[in-house]
Amino acid sequence: MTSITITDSQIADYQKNGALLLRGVLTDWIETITAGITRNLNNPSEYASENSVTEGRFFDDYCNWPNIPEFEDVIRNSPAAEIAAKVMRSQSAQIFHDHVLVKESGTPTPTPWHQDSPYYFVEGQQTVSMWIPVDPVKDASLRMIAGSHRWNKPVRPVSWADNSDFYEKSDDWIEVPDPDADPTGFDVLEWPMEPGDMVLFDYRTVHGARGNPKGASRRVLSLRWVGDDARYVERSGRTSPPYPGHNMSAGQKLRTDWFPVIWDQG
Ligand SMILES: O=C(O)CCC(=O)C(=O)O
Repeated sequence: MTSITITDSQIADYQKNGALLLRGVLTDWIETITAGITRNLNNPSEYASENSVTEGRFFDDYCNWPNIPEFEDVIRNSPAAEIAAKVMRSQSAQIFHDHVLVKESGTPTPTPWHQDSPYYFVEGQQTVSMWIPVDPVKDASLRMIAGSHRWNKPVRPVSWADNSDFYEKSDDWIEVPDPDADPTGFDVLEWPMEPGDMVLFDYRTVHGARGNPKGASRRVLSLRWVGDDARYVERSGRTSPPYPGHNMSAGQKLRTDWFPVIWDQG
């Protein structure tokens, strides 16, 4: 495996903004990732959902890498784990899960603004998601609010289906922001991307995406990683993903038989 150069200035940008674009780092892996996405679309898991409210198709599914050899190959053998560890400033990178998000051509459904962290059972300063499109993207690229990973309070987690509270007891949240209604109030980062590029973002970074206009499909693999300081946390309801029977307790590191450490410099 060839080592990837991530500059100090890129790492500093990631730490400051909670978001970073890296160009061309997975070009050699796009065929493999595309084959994995196709396999996932043809074999959806019990967690697969169809999120399109009108026309088109917005498919997502997660936690399938143990059954998708192409995803396991990327997780174990591509530069992804090393990149994750470097931007998190962590000795290690542990895989949390994979997530496939496909918006077919002509799918106006936006992805609502949200943070991933409140839905997860893991927290830490060292977390990163990699958003990896296998198609060129422009309009439906990921949008992230710079610096939102440092906000004092988390954003209210809601059900994407009907905007209802995701957890029964939801009192310690701020409301979901609307940067489009207040363009000067937020610094939104978004980039046109080519296959091989990736966007990295902290689990606490507020992000969303527009619908995908008619043209081409927007197929994405997202890989979620945690670093040295990440620990299991209890939530007041079912998390997403749920991982039933995980048997972990508050304060523990994620169990390595389910969430292997792929990169370790310790
Ligand atoms: O691809 C999208 O539309 C949204 C992606 C997202 O929310 C995520 O990767 O956490």
